[in-house]
Amino acid sequence: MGSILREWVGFQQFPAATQSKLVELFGKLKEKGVSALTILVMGKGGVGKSSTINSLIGERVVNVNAFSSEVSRPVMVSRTRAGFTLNIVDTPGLVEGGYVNYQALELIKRFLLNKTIDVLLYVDRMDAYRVDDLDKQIISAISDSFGKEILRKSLLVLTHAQLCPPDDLSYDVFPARRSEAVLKTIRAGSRMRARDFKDSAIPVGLVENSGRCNKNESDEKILPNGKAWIPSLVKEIIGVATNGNKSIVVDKKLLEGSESNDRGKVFIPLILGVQWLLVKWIQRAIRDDIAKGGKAF
Ligand SMILES: Nc1nc2c(ncn2[C@@H]2O[C@H](COP(=O)(O)OP(=O)(O)OP(=O)(O)O)[C@@H](O)[C@H]2O)c(=O)[nH]1
Ligand SMILES: [Mg+2]
Repeated sequence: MGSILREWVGFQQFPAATQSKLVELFGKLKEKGVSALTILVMGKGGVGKSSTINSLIGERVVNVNAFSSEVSRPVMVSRTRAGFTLNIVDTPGLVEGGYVNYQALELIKRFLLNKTIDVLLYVDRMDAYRVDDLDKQIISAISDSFGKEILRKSLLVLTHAQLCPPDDLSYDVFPARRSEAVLKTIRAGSRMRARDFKDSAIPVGLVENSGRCNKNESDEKILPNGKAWIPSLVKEIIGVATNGNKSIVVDKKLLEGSESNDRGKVFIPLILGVQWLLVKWIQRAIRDDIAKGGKAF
């Protein structure tokens, strides 16, 4: 289904320091009996979904375009290394002409049939300064489509993280404020209670896909705070994958949205029962009325 299992050659392209950190992280996963991860990447158009996938795989596996959408349907990229398989699903942007693209979401769901999502990367830009109702609607659409539980398997990814914050904010403060704003919208969109949302705490990963990203002495891409972001992001991904919440199984039931229909179906016998009683009651009332009427004449 659009996925070819290949040896993860891009892994060798990472600097040695990154490679050894990743080997350690994947080793810990294997110790927990996890030998494969499936990551779904979603977000608005042009936020850097495909670029982030290319950065994570270390190869140009999906197309990136500055000015127009490249991915019109979901694509799964699979790479295997030392008995570990990484599957990443790239998807088209979820906004079309200023509205949530429900059709794209449906397409993604169909593509994922019989697959299990271990982690959702919800991608947005760090260098945006506002959130709006559309952001909220996107989250509502995702949680209606895959179930609220998907938020417990989510990681917020903010791209363009090598930015100069506005004059009045330091680099330490800016990502926290931007994350807070996006997370608030995610909570509102998911219609989760504040406490439930807090319990499922969505972590945040910062990303800089640009080839001009600064590097440390070990040649690793770093953010202005000095952190090598690829190993940090992988660590966050693994954290979500192993956070104790169930992965999302995309089965026929989820595809048909039968969960919500089923909930309604429970009331059908009750409604029929009440209707039957009502008819009986009316019939009796009419009979009584006729009987009474009969006596009057
Ligand atoms: N400077 C910078 N540019 C980025 C970053 N991430 C992506 N870009 C650029 O932003 C543009 C869009 O990136 P894509 O990766 O194609 O975005 P996308 O979310 O996959 O877009 P669609 O597939 O159209 O929804 C490209 O020109 C990328 O080079 C980033 O972290 N920093
Ligand atoms: Mg793309």
